[in-house]
Amino acid sequence: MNGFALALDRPETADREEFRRAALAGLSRSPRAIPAKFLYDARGSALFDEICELPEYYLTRTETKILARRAKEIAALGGAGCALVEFGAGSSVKSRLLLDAMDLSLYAPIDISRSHLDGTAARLRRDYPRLRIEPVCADYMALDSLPLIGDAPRRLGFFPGSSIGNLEPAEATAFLRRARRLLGADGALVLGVDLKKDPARLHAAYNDAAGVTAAFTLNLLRRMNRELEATFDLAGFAHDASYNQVEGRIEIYFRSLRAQTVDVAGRRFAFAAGERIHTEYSYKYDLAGLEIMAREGGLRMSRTWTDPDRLFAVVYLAAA
Ligand code: AVI
Repeated sequence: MNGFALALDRPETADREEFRRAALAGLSRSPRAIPAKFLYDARGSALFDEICELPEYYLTRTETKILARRAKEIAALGGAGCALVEFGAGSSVKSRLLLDAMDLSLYAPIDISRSHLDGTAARLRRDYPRLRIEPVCADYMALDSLPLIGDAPRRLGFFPGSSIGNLEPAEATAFLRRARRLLGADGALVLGVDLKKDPARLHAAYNDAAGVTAAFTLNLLRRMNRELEATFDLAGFAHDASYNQVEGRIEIYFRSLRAQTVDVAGRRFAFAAGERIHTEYSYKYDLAGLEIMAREGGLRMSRTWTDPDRLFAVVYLAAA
């Protein structure tokens, strides 16, 4: 699970209605687009977990190695007794590296999915019986305070996985501002970011040979067929991911392979041959760009850790 965690605790009808509205609005607009968060139904989340294991998708294992190597340093920067706040915690796999290294007063995973959060909290309580765990069920993009966290001497935020790359630059800055506010003047944020690199390497990471990323994108069509009584022919569309060097982002679409019409929730849509419907951006940063973004978010980059090939960065952002 990631930053776009599903609202699994909400009634299914509410989720479906939100999906219906977003899909109809997105298919009616020009250019067409469907928000990335709808990629993550149960099958989409399982496919994303598979993506993280792919040989071409270097992000997860590179970040994990950086965190494993730097956990003690991060612990020293955070200081004894600090509270660790994870944005979009999901299953908290990477945070265990920090939980093992740090002397924490509290761990607060924030996730929009109640069921994910409860499962994660139960497993962590079993494995870390002496650690206070205060799950916060909320959308971290719209959270104004952290009421349960109390009076730890310092709050350390954690936003791994390059989930910030799925936000457009203005949203990413807004996220950093919000995080700064939630973490307080003494707070800091540990952020994982995918770096700009050889476009061929980026292209491969989003066009894997086994076709898992393609299945992940096209799962959105399956989901519309299942939940919105849509009539997408999966063989009539293809996954389309490429690196836009000017914008510094991977752009992902599903592309119509022929002229065709499709019904979605009682409405009919015509797709031209070659037409693309946008699903995701995945922005890549360089350290200079990150520094600017941090500053705009009211933070300053006080430490940077990368891997030997400079594929991925983990940065420590303190309040400016
Ligand atoms: C969740 N997020 C950081 C992934 C990424 O790399 O942007 C989502 C993804 N989409 C296709 N592959 C991975």
